[in-house]
Amino acid sequence: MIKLYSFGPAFGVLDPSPFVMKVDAWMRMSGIPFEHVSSVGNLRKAPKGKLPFIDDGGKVVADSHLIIDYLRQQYDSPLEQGLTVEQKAIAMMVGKSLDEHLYWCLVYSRWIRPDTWPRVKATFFNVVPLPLRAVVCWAAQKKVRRSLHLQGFGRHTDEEILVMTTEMLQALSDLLGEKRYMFGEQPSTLDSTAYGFLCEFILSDIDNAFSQHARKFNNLLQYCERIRDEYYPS
Ligand SMILES: N[C@@H](CCC(=O)N[C@@H](CS)C(=O)NCC(=O)O)C(=O)O
Repeated sequence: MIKLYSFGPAFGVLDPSPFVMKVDAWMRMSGIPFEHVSSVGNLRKAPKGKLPFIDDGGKVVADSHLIIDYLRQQYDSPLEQGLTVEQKAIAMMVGKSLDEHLYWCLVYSRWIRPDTWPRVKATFFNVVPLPLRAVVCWAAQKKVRRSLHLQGFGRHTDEEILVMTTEMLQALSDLLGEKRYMFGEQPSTLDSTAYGFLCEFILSDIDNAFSQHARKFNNLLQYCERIRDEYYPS
């Protein structure tokens, strides 16, 4: 059976990583059996130093995009069937803007915001022995701050990042409209990506200005709850 290497449940969702959730949702929506191998320690085994990666009978694939490309070639997934060329193009562009833009909004909202960082710190680092904990937390936050700075988001104000996040959510809400899934009655790859990200804002038990704004989009809230109820029954 396919093994999905993940972090493990945190913040009230199955995994704190939207990339893990994206792959998880893709396999569930495709009806492909798999199991989680969950541990923060997986990062040390990860071929690219990031999660997720999968092991499919000895074939190891890292990076959510490449994993889905691989699975699409190996397994018969209904998620791509019936989409027009235009829909596939939209899915690619929207999916990548979640991976490359909304992701950094999420990282900022969790790792930098003073109202949420204590929660993140406790979740990931309470296992570190006390004398070392403060230094490990400081170093981890510094690394994230540096990544945000190099990426560019770290140069924006809190208010600017909140506005950018809300604009992304508004665009997703407009794209979804009254439909069940992004392209109609059936889920597609874009829904696995959208759910992967939206659940981290909407279904997570983190309560900050970012998640509060996200939950105000009624159709996105119902979308997340619908997917959770259908694909995550337990
Ligand atoms: N492009 C990668 C991004 C994966 C990624 O950024 N994973 C984060 C968690 S959300 C991670 O493992 N970070 C650990 C680190 O950078 O040390 C994908 O799509 O899988």
